[in-house]
Amino acid sequence: MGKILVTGGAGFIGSNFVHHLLENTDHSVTVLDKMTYAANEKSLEGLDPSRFELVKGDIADRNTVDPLVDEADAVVHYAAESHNDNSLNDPTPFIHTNLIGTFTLLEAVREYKTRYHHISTDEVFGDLELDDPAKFTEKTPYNPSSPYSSTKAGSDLLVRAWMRSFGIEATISNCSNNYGPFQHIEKFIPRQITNILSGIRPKLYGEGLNVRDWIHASDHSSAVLTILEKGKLGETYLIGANGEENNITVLRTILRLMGQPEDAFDHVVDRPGHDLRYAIDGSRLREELGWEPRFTNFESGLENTIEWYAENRDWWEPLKAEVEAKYSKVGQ
Ligand code: NAD
Ligand code: TDX
Repeated sequence: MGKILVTGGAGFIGSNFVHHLLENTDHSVTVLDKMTYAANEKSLEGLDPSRFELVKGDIADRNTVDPLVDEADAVVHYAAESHNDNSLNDPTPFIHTNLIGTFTLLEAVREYKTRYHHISTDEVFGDLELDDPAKFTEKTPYNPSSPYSSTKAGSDLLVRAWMRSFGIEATISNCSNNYGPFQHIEKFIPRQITNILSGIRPKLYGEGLNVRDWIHASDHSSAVLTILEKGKLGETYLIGANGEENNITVLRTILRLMGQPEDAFDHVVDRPGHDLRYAIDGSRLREELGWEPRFTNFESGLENTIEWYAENRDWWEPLKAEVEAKYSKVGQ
């Protein structure tokens, strides 16, 4: 039994991992979260207070970070500015949190000799052509496109340098696009679901031919726990569940599942520098650590996600007007 510090645990994927840890292990959890616009305390409701604590603070603040890292047996670092479109409007908080914040945590785990797992994304590899049979592997060179993905790439490289130069005990994982309940409604899938629930037409960037490799957030959590328990120190693991789908197909599926005509959406201005395709070869994690995804039926995962947003309006409705106003300013 140990104490795990989860940064960004009030966000979408971090909160899923906190629930997963408390349900599947005896560990106790401290969440360190700045409670930015992307956090929601309601995502952490109902947890056993004898095993769970939420600390509000900035990962870039050494005075906050040090005592928490000192008392932890492991740190799992999810906290980030996570949305590409926001990084195009203002990269400043991305530099602060993704780079300075990660640096601050690395200095603390170096000092207190704490096990560290770093959460990252497949976007660090850039994009693939639509007709290229290749997928990203642990050996793919870094080639990020956006301010978001470049700061995530920079944070991964800091971790690699701290492993090699200072011998910190760390692992890294790069996961593909997550979906599921509790995802902020600025992101593609929940934005379209909540648009339909609000009587707004869904918005597709450009032609919608860009491909994303979808994985359910609960499968991401089980993969991270597997790496934390069995991963080889110093190594990187890619996490994916063979969920490639283009955006227009995903949108038409959502419309059909919600009883709407499949053409009831608007094409809007494309994202500048929009990555074409992401695809993960996750065979190393499966073969070496024996991990398998459980939520592999994308359509039924989407159905459950739609049901969750329909039943939990109080979680997202207060955010909707502001999110849409921000998008409409840039024609999206
Ligand atoms: P999210 O935006 O939903 O949550 C991020 C959380 O981090 C929020 O609770 C926020 O308050 C917190 N945070 C932000 N800045 C902070 C700071 N300075 N100090 C402390 N807390 C801070 O993000 P998400 O989608 O849950 O992503 C979590 C992690 O997973 C990120 O590192 C992201 O890069 C990575 N990732 C996400 C995806 C995806 O599809 N969403 C895929 C692969 C990897
Ligand atoms: O309204 C929209 N319409 C649209 O067509 C939005 C919000 C998005 N899109 C497109 C852009 C992308 O091709 O949908 C796709 C998915 O967009 P996002 O949800 O913004 O995700 P993406 O940019 O692919 O990044 C996500 O996956 C990797 C996460 O936000 C990152 O944190 C993660 O690292």
